[in-house]
Amino acid sequence: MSQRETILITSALPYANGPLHFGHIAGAYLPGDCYARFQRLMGSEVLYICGSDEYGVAITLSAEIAKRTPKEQVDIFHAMNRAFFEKLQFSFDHYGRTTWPGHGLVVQDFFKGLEAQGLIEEKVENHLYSETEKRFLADRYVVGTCPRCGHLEARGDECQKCAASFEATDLKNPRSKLTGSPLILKPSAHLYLRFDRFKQELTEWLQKKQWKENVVHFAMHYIENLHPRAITRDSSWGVPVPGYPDKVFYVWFDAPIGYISATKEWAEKTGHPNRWEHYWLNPETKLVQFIGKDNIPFHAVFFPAMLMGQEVVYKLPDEMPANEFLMLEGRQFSKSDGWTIDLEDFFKKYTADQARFCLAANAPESADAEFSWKDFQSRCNAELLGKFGNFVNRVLVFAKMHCASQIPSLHELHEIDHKFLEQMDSLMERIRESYAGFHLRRASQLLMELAQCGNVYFDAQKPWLAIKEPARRASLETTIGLCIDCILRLSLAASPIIPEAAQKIWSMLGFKTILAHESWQTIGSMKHPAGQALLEPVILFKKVEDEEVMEQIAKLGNKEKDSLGTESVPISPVKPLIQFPDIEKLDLRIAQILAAERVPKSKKLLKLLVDLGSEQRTVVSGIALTYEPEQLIGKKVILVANLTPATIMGIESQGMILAASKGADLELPTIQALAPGSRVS
Ligand code: B3M
Ligand code: ZN
Repeated sequence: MSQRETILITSALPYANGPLHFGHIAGAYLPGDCYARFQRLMGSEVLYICGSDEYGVAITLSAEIAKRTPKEQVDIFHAMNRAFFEKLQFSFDHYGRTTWPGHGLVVQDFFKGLEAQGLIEEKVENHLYSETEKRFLADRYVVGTCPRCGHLEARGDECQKCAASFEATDLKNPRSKLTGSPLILKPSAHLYLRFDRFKQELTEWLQKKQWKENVVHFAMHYIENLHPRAITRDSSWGVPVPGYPDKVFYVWFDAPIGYISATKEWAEKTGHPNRWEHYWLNPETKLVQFIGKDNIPFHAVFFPAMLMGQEVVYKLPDEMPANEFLMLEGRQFSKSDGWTIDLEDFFKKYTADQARFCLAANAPESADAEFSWKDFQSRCNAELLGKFGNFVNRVLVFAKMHCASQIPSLHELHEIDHKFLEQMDSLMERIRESYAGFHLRRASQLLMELAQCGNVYFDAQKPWLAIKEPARRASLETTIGLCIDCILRLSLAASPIIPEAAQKIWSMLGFKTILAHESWQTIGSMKHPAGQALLEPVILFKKVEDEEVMEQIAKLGNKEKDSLGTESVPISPVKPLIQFPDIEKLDLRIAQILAAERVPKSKKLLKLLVDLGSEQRTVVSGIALTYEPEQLIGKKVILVANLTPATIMGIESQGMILAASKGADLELPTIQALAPGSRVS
């Protein structure tokens, strides 16, 4: 028997600057969780670590936009994201946060370690400065043209289009993200890490890796022109740099150390403070880092160099399954554009298992992939319910009715039974290999094949005919017995992806233990549990109806309503109080739009002809960004009828139409039944 493997698994630490969505989950998270669950079943000693990345400009910038302090911002989204992971049944052993005070100490120690090796240099260099804002700007505060692919909206530290990572000073036409002001170069002193010294060591180390080709290529490309990089920033939000009161460490310096500090926090929490060393300082440990493709340079080059630069010998990553991106109905997830899935709503209707299965089946392993509602519906209905759930249900209901709710014994096996057993074994082996090799998509497909294989066997054996012939009792019992063996394997094999349903099946089979604590080998080679009492079968999956899916699709593109969203427009404060006579001065009337046309040379303005019952008026209204003229004809709106006329773009406007608005969003309140001229009060 092979020795028990020690595996440290990490998923990239998400920034606590906004709500996570399924797009994030599909790449660096769900594959990590399924792998951790699988390895636990394999009997490995697993530690699965994640946490919130809470420093850096991704935080300060989003906090500034949302008018919160960085601390308020990270407190909100750390809690929210943690809750989201719990909802999705994540099995982290620890979910930390980089604002944990112990993290700062680990980072500073790490820095001192590099300094002691002569790897840190102070240099005065030009940095980007905004004269308008009177401050140095770096990273995401800067936008400009990507030096690699020419993308016009590249961020100051990375390009989201081509995943290049660079210094803000490498951008062409740099400008301030917040104000758009042009940036100039101004000298400032910073600390630099001599990444250039690691060129050879990194190359030799990477050449031995059998990772996905894009990961290795991308990393190798970086190593070719490694140069010293600034690891400090002018900011007050971050881990303080010892000896430099106004500076903090660059977030990509502190964040990966967050994996180590989170392990230390876990060790302290569990009462064995030195236990972290068993993972990070143990050459026998396997370190598996799940990341999104945009994080490759930091994990495959910079972090390993930081680890190599320590006197103590740290564990370097052994595996780096980097995934591509998941789109939503053909477009990138975007909360501000409403191109997202409201998760609160989602979990009211659907289960974590349904989400996990659909995301696993579409895992963006080798190319960008997509979540679509139609696909979700067909995965849930045709696969989870139609193949998997149906097989489990029909067998267990049959056993309840015709085998006295007990697992029947196996009798003489015929060729078809042997074939079924062989198919099961071979599929189980392929599923095991898929999980072990990070092929989550394939694992989820094979799982359905296994269920289907059971369905085919059940149909071929026709046990519903055998019940009528006492002579075929033994054969019937064998059929149901083998089907139950198949269900047993299904629950085991499904457990990493759909843990809740898997546990339910396990319990229905009459086992009293927690499936996730069982072992793949033991269950795989288990003696047929004849005579075991079965529990009442329960329905595992709900059908997803057409209307539900249409409703969800219709919601896409509706701008967000959530006041917590970082990109949302703040609600403006209520104005000072007025008295009733102030209201009485307003004459509001219902007006019906008779004609509408665009005002030439204006994007926003429409010229409307309205009927006020007693008269017709011309009104100029700034609603053209939201409404097409044709949409408006016949609509009854509310008009301020006693407003002094004003000339707008050469047209006399005789009144004003009321509209509700928030930021750029606008909506006309309309009246259904009442006639034009009616009063509004
Ligand atoms: N927070 C980037 C991201 O969320 C970053 C990962 C850190 S891993 C140490 O994409
Ligand atoms: Zn680019």
